[in-house]
Amino acid sequence: MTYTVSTARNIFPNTLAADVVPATTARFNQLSTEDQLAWIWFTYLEMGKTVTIAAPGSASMQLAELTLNEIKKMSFQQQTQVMCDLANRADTPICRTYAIWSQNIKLGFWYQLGKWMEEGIVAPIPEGYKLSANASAVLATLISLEPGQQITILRNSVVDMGYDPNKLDGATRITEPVLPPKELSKRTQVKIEGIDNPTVLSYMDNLNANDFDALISLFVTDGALQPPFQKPIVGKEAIMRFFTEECQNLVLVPERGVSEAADGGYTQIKITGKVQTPWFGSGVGMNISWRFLLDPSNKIFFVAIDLLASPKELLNLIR
Ligand code: 45D
Repeated sequence: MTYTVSTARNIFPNTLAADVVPATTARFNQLSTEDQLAWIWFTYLEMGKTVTIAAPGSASMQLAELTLNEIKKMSFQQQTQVMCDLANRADTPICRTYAIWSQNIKLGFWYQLGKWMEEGIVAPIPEGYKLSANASAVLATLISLEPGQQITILRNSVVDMGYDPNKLDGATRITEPVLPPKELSKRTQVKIEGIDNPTVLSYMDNLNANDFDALISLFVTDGALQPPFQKPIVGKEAIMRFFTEECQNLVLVPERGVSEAADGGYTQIKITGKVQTPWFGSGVGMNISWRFLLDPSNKIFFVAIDLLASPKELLNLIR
């Protein structure tokens, strides 16, 4: 049998992903706009007790600066309207601009608005705002989750806002500049218990070094990468765009893995470990698995990255 992307997705089917993340996001999406904004605000305050968001790089802030300054000059009522429009995915000039920003620019934009809300420069959530019973229940669920799951839900709520980017087909995306890869002398090498496959080790080391040219050369032309809770990104060009737009400065800390022969001379490898995002640094270690399917020439045909259901899953390396 030869693999297709859709059959490859089923390797290591015992892997338990954190389904509570999409489930909680779906519940969040059912809330009213006012409740959604207040919910994010309360979440942000709640999470702020245990983890700190790092200030975004100046490059991403510059890209959002015009819009931020426009909002800064508005009345509280207009500012509230902008935030509601974003949550409603309305068709307004600001919602259209927001739609073409990369994830990190969107996050940086809200990071700044959050600071300004704390400082009283941007309209706060009305004092004494009471969440609906549903919103309180969703907040209670969120508080019970691991930090890695919490920040993923928070990120989802941000990146889904604004005008629908699919309706702006052809519009140029605005993304942060790609920085040069880490100097060779400053690179580190991962060690993975049970794994010596050079492709997998290079994958980790090159991603940690932001060396996306070397990283993409590990994939076959029609290879695929499936980020957590998303459909696979297919083809080297699309994967490369994803790496340069969304994957700078991640820290991958793979711990252990298993490697097994698969059909047709392919190899399937599952690794578990942690990943840190530059937004939270070492303060949040997300429990992750990588499920690789390598072709007979040891190139990556498919890799799925899953956010795991619990730390217990870090030890689940069975087929
Ligand atoms: O609406 O091997 C206010 C891949 C209130 C690549 C607010 C990967 C009003 C391959 C509070 C102001 C990437 C797949 C809003 C590996 C309001 C690979 C503000 C995995 C919105 C390993 C809210 C990487 C704010 C992973 C400021 C799993 C919210 C990376 C900020 C995961 C939220 C990264 C932030 C994650 C969330 C980052 C900064 C989950 C960041 C999350």
